[in-house]
Amino acid sequence: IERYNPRRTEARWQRVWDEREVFKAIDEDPRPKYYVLEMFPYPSGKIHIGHGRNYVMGDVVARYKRAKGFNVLHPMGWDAFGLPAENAAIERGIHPKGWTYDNIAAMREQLKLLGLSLDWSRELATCDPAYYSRQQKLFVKMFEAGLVERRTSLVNWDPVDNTVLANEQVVDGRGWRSGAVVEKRELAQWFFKITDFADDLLDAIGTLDQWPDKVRLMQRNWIGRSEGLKFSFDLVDGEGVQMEENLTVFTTRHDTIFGASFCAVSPDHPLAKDLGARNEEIAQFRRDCAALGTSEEAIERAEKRGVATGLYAVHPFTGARLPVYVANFVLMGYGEGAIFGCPAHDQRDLDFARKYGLPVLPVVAPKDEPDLEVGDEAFTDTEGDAVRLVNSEFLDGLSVPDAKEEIARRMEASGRAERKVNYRLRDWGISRQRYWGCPIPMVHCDHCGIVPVPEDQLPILLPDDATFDRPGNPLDHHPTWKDVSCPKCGGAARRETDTMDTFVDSSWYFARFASPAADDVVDSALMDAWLPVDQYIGGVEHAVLHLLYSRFFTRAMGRVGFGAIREPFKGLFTQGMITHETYRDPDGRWLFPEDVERQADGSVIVKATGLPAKVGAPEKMSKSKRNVVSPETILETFGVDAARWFMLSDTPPERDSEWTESGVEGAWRFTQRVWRLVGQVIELVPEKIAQPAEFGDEALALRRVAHKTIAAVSEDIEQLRFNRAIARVHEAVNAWGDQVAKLHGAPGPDMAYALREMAETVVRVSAPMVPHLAEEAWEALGGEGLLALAPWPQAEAALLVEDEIVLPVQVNGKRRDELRVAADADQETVEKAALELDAVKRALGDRPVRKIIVVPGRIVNVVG
Ligand code: ANZ
Ligand code: ZN
Repeated sequence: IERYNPRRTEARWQRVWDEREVFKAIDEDPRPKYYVLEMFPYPSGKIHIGHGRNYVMGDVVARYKRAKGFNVLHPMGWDAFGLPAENAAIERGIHPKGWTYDNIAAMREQLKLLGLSLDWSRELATCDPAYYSRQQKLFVKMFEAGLVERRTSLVNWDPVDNTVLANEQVVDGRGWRSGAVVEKRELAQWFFKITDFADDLLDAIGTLDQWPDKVRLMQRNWIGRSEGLKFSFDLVDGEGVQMEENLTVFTTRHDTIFGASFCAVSPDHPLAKDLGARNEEIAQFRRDCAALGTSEEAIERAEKRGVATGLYAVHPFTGARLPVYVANFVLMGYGEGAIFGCPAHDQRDLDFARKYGLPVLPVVAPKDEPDLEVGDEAFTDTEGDAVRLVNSEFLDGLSVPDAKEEIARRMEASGRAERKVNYRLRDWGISRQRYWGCPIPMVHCDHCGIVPVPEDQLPILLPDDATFDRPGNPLDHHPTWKDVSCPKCGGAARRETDTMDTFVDSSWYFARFASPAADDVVDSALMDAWLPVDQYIGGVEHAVLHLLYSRFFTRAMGRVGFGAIREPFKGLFTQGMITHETYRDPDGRWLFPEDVERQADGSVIVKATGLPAKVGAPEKMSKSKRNVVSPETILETFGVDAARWFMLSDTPPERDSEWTESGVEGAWRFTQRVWRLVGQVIELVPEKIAQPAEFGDEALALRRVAHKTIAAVSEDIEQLRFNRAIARVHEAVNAWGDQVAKLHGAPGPDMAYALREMAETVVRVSAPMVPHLAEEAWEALGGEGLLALAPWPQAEAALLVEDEIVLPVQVNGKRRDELRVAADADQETVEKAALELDAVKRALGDRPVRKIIVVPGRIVNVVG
């Protein structure tokens, strides 16, 4: 048999699969459905091998499930709107559309090289009018159902570029492009009312039992439900004169009210604005805070600072006067935008109190330490019976929950307070002042207000003739695009120029795949037939936003009449990244792996100059550090099967794995070995033979390995433990190779049968991982039809049982030896054999045996 030539073989089978439409998902098919999906890619340019791992994992599942008899849906598309395309337009004068479609074309070719079993007939790109027109229709329906709202909110404003910035575009308080100090501005924005579903999204996390725990926890925290109390303080000025306004705060720790030593409002609170108009210090402080931007993380990280307002809040129980500050760590978007601070029991409050010399009075203390002192660390325990209220008048001695209840009751009774549930989850602001996104299908009319574009006037297409030569929104600059007549009154009106956040595009694409040609948003029957996605695979960086938005959209679609499913993703898997060493030349410039060469002594030199390269630890592959490997280079040398095999081996799929040349080479050697062994078997046993009645020991042993491999690989793939499946195949191949090497002359009929069976088994169970090699070998072995369409092999139960087992043997509970017995040995045989062990005899000494306990298949304990 010839040496295996992956280049020829891979191209050939890809063509055959394609021509025979092997991977087409069939609507309305009697087989059970299985929907496997990898998070669709952003067409950023070329892909590198690091992008490939999740597609290959999904592909293994898809091929396996197909063989198991499922009608598999495994589609691919492009998350194609977004800022990089617009930046390319600004920087290089390329139109975003051309840039995007060129990238899609290049990446499609690359993905095809990976031999993925995709149904390309369902391909979609979110920047296609065919897709975003449906999104606009869905948006209008959601608007009509009250799930979309326009309201003002604070945004990061770049005063030089005159544009809104995303939080990530604010770097150290400045716009990333202009370098101007960022301001916060109130702007009218479009919102999806995801908070309407907060409770449902939270409760249903409990049903997502095929999601990683950490992702479920992250979603739970993101929604962040907290039960608390909203209440108001009376305010007095410096002279003690009662003011007209009150100060309303939200707290989840009303039990600590006797430890309150100040109040604080957000810089964006109406009171702060009001005072800022009269007081320059407050005005300046508000400007400083604005430069922090609207990112909660940035606010969290910043040093806690504030300015006194000169006003005081009157403690509702003691009448004490608590100074009121404007403080940078109080967010306007949460609760009431105002707090009371209890430094002893909240770290932020404590940092603030230490800075401004405010009292720190503990009011909750461990039962056995009532005189607790608080240093630099707030005491935040609240649990159960271990802590009690102190220094708190009528609350003294109560537990935290009881104290909360008592305060809530008293304050409610006096009409000052109401119980309130707050969510950390905010409504989803989707307005982007950008060109390359889905236009929001709304019209502003001076007469009629906001008017949705009627369905028969959709889609609202992006104008091709936009210009990118100045800051701001190209749709806004366009000379005519926004001039329309009002759909309601026919008068002159303005088109909305905001486009949608690209997270909207990815919030329902998985539903569109179920009916990619539907005229409507989706075909509900097909959506319900294909969804939920049985196995979704992607990066953990999407653990919160994308997955939460998709869960919201699925519900919202149901509410406006599309589909009846609730959860879009039944199983979720978050894969690890592919990493690679980094290289730099002596001047510190990043180098591609192909620009360097490893010497025999392990050192690495720059090819062009021969100078030593600086080698950095493996990191996630990224273009910026050039530690990327292009699929083409690998496929030329080793073939895609070797790359696929290597990507899946050694490391558990949820962990990062390092790409090394020697690793792929090892995988390549494996493919060659399998091919050689197949060839040897064909030479030894040229024809398929009937199963003989009797098997000798060696042939039987080989058959056992084959059938155990089938069972083990099936289970491993079901559980997405690809590295273990591969380890199993390696074991089988080793047993197979050993047997072939041991043969003298022609094998007898039993061994001949066992060898062919082994060859077919290895080929079939490794097919999901190395589909081209498997298809080629299947053909060589005279297999029937395409392997890609063949059913999964079945393990024979009789060959799976162990014939011998090993039982640990204890004497008086202490392990002394182990026993090798037939798996079906009866109790008496086991007992006798145990007592004959030297170690057991020695341990017993001259004590008589009082009892022998045999736990079948597990352990033997001799009591003496
Ligand atoms: C007094 C107090 C005492 C608090 C104490 C905590 C500990 P969660 O659980 O996340 O809902 N808070 C309320 N509104 C805020 C805002 N707009 N910006 C920043 N912080 C705010 O957090 C609720 C707690 O966060 C509230 O309970 C409040 O501080 C603070 F020992 O009130 B607490
Ligand atoms: Zn009108």
